[in-house]
Amino acid sequence: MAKEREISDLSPWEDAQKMIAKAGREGVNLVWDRLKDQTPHCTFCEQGLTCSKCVMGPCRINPKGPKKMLGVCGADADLTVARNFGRFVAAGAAAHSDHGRDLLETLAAIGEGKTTDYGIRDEAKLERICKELGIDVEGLSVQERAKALANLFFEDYGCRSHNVAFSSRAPQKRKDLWERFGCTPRGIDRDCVEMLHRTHMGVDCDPVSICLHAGRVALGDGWGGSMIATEVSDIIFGTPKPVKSTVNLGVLREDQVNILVHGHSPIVSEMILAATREPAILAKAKEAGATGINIAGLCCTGNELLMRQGVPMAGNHLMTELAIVTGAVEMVIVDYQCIMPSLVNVAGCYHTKFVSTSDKAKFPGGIHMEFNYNNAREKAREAVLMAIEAYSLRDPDKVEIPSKPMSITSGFSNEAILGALGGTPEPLIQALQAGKVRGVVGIVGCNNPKLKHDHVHVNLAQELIKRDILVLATGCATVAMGKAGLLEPEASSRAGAGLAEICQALGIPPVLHVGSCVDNSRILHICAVLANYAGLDISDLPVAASAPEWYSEKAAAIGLYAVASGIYTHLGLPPHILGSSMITTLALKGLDDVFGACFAVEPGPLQAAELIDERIKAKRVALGWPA
Ligand code: MSK
Repeated sequence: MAKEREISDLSPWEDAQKMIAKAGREGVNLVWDRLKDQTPHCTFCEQGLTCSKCVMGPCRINPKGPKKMLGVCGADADLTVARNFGRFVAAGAAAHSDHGRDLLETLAAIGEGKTTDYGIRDEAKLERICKELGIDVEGLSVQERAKALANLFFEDYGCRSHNVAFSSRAPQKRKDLWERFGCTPRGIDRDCVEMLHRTHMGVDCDPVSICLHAGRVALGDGWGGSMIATEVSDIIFGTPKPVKSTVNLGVLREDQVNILVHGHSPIVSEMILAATREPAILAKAKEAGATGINIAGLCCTGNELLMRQGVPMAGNHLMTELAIVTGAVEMVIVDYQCIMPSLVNVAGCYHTKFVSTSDKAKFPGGIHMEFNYNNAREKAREAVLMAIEAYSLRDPDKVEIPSKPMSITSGFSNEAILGALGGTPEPLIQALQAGKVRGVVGIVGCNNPKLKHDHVHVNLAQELIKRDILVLATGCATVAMGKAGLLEPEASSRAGAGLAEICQALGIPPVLHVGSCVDNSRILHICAVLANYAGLDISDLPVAASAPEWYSEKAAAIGLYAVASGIYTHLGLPPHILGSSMITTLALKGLDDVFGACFAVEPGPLQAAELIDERIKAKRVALGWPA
């Protein structure tokens, strides 16, 4: 594939560059090769101007005319773009929320005594959330509380009796605004299904109305499906606390059985981790000649294990193929989301077993082992034993583990952050008022091979902390931050004087790892906590979000729920909406009049930092705080 000089244009990291070169030598096809083959992309698709939703078409709309200005049904460019974008957001919201449902089904199984493989690790959080949502816990056992909470959350999905329960956490002004614009999230499944209905030919023909409904769908994700996923994961697997770990491909061990967990849910990966700690299984690894079993994470399943268990992180989205190219990975075991189908082929170039575990995410050519709450412990043992067997098939000539791991600190749940502040948001509000911390920005999301790997993440974060802006990171952005050394308390020396002072006083890094991509709900929640405490709306706060290298439908849903919650949101790349000037203007400007926040698109990290800083300054001035 790429030559040395080109390789350094793809990724700044030593581990990535070495593995891209190795893949080239060994004839392994990578994401960048396929991007090259697919470039240039179809310009109609890029602009959101294609429609294949019925068989009168497919249609390609040319808004400039003179021909093809309308699809066969009569839809113009604005409607076509709106329909496509609405479905894009609904798919992302569905993915997060269905992940949440799996956690919920596990919680229900615990409550109904149908599983002994899973239990409740954070009983205090279970009680706290039950009380917050109005469940009378008096006299109820832990199991009964789990069942009652699961039943309440199941209602959030279908929703016949109440709005999405956690929307109660939003400030009253925000809830009133949602009500005024018809955006209150009513039911997670209901609003996703309604989006599919509205965008069927001949239903909602008003592009603005479709976009507002997209806002409601996204809010159902942020304050519904994702927040349920986060909170229920904490209840079952434990609420994260600060924990030390390491990151990059250097976390792989030449002398151990390496198992990579990939995807998003902690349900399978926690069981795999537990199996590797069983003495009988460890003994098997030793019999096979390994000194132990090394679990490392990829993407957000990795984030889940890192946040709660301190399990090292091998890499983010663009590192998933490269991790296998090390030749040192016995098994990649996946649940769902962000798993490139190409991984099966890459694994086939080495001795690596590729194992899928969910009935909704099957990969032809891989090994499928279906996990559920009844068999998870047993299946996990089976999978780990299979990885141990694969260790003997490893070809030492093909093994290359690049770079030394970087140390990181993870585990900053909202409980941990508030705990560090003494149990109240008051010190953070005071620091914000005084301008020691000028603002808070969530840098979230993926990698995209169209942009240099992790370049925007790292440079944007560095520029923001210099300007005394605290960064909260989730998803694949966290790996970039860790590799750049920004997730350690010592990185406060790279921050502005005010932020450095606060970080040093609390012993925290200037970039806090707050979780996986569903854990963006933690950022929504902490914004709501700050706003409620200060008697403000979220849109009044000096906060912003950024998804600098995003690629997925889920990221679009995240961006839209951030904006609809009042958080100005930067994107490094535009979604496929540029074919409609109406929808583009709405995204970049018009939404400000609706939600008090809008999108900005800017690929350059320094320019993005400037835009975000301008917005933060404006919010600070409006509050009468020093700019
Ligand atoms: S895994 S959605 S590439 S953050 Fe959550 Fe990473 Fe983005 Fe997937």
